[in-house]
Amino acid sequence: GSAVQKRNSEHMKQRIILHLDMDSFYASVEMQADPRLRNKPVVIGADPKRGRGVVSTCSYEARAFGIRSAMPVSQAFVLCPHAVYLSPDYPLYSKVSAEVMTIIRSYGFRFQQVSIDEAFLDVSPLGSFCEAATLAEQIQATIEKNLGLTCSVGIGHSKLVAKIASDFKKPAGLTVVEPAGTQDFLAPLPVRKIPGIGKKTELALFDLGIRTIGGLAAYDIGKLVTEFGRGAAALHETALGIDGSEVEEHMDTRSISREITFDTDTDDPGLITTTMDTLAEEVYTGLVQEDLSFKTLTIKVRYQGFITRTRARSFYHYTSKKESLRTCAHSLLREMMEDRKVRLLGIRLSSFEKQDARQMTLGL
Ligand code: TTP
Ligand code: MG
Repeated sequence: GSAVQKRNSEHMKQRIILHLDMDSFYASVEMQADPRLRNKPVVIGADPKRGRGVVSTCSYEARAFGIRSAMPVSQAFVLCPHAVYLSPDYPLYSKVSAEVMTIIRSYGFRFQQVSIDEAFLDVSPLGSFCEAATLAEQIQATIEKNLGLTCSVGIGHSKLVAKIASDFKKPAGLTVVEPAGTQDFLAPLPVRKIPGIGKKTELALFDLGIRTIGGLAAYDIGKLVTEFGRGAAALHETALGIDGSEVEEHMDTRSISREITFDTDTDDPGLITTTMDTLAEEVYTGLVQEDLSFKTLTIKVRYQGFITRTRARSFYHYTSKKESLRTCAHSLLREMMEDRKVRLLGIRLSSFEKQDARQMTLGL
């Protein structure tokens, strides 16, 4: 018991993890590219002309009207009809993302990109949280100067704490959580701030009277296991800020995936189709960015009531064609549709081959 605890806390003291997340990324990139959009409510979403699909993201000015990611564009229209509605320009976001990542990487610390707009650095060699904060300010200033974009940074003793911290103060925030202050920092936050806790788990926790991370940390672990099964122990550790996972520089690109949870469960075929189009477009961008071709495509549909179905198809040859990807995604989706409302849609590409490797083989 106490020996393990001691080892854990020593390990915690050694590590200093920085998490950086761009502010309203797609919207900020658009506002940077077109000065006329600055200081305006800007909404990025699929098919804004016909008002279908969901909101990818929106500027902080638009958030003031209550608009949020994953909300149907039609609902955003109601909340703020005078906002500027744009369809996403993925190639542009990919390019800017690569520029952001180059800057973050350039400081020479162990680096891990986790999505288009966020990354971890293991800055433990700096030796103190104070030095880490100075570095964070430098990175923020460089990104702002070179790209005209703001980001928010969190620093903590684990990836988990750093990630929660980067979300604590947005936009352009810097939140440093020293190891000794971790539990005081986490305790008052709502449980949904823990990455991976969605609406469903949040509601289940509410039923137990648990609303905050502190409430979860203090809850009887035995009762939690009865309620949530084997996952409960990990959930409990998370509430204490414990997360031993490392910043992984060389992650295997084993899959490229994206999923969207609808704000409200839907059976609108138009919304479902355009959302699948958006997801296909996004994973395709990832594929191009990584210079890969793929063989296997998997579609995930979660229905109301948490029933989740997946269906995969493998191509005979590797492909990097957008049209094959789209057609396959839609045909799998058609095969899977049930007479039930949809809560979540996901798409995953796997079984990759490097494009240039393929070209080399063909060139022989
Ligand atoms: P986020 O970092 O979650 O959101 P954000 O950068 O727009 O805003 P924040 O300031 O709160 O960090 O996601 C990064 C990008 O991913 C976002 O700009 C658009 C895209 N995205 C979607 O397309 N759909 C979604 O539901 C979410 C959450 C993000
Ligand atoms: Mg972001």
